[in-house]
Amino acid sequence: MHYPGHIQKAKRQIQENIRSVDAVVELLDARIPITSRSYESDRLFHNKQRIVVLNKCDLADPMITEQWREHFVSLKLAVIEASLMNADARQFILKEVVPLVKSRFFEKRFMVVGMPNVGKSTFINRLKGKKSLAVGNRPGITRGVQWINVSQSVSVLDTPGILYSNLHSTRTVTKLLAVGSLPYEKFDPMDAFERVLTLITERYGSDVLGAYVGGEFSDYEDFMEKLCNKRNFRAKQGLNDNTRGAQTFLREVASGKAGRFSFEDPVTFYLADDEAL
Ligand SMILES: Nc1nc2c(ncn2[C@@H]2O[C@H](COP(=O)(O)OP(=O)(O)OP(=O)(O)O)[C@@H](O)[C@H]2O)c(=O)[nH]1
Ligand SMILES: [Mg+2]
Repeated sequence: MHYPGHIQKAKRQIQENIRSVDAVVELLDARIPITSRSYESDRLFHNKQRIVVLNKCDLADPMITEQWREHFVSLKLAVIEASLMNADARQFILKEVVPLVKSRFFEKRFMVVGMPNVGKSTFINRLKGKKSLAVGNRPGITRGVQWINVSQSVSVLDTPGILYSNLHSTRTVTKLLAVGSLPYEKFDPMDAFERVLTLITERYGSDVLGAYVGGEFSDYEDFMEKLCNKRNFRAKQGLNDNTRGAQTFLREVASGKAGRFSFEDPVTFYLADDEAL
């Protein structure tokens, strides 16, 4: 992994605070619900009430999100679909999530956990109704835990993103790159770009990205050439700036600007042998 020190510290901080909360709200990315749980959820949060929220549903493929919902329901798990960018996100959290937190006291205290960049701080800002915490479209924005008093009866702990400190499966890493949970600058740009492009075209075919690069493309090199031409990404001596092209593509896939995709579905997920986390 690429920032193991931060992840270890985050896990330690979560463990130190777990006794002070009534429940754990686990945010998963709707585009990769199982892969976004690439951390020791059972070990870290056992004995705690857990509420699962599928976030960024606005960026996911609605048909696949429906399949995931049915999958979680069949496992007898309460699952809530969320799009925190919606104007009514605050009311949504107050109505759908907060009532699920069971507390023996007047005050409900819960922590929000999840992989880097999944929307933990955004969730708390929405709930609070103003921007109290720093958020950003890259992983590792939150560095330490922080209590936010939402109201007299609700307190929430923001936590830094967590992942396994050792991610062995290439496919897992590719999916985490596709949703912006790993710092893409730390990877070889062309390799990461090619893997994420393949992930999309394998599932959706190459036509879905035609409009994005301004025409049909034959392979990843052709795709990059078209992208650089369309955006006018030039390096020295008029050559294409492939690094800029690759990083732009990775950023725009993660933020949904290249299209609305889901990168895993419950039907094929459990069939693929390299998925084992
Ligand atoms: N489209 C979309 N974007 C979202 C949603 N929720 C959060 N975001 C965006 O995702 C990015 C990451 O949000 P943060 O709240 O900083 O994520 P975090 O989990 O706190 O990230 P770290 O602190 O880095 O672990 C920001 O650019 C948010 O605006 C959502 O439901 N839909
Ligand atoms: Mg954060």
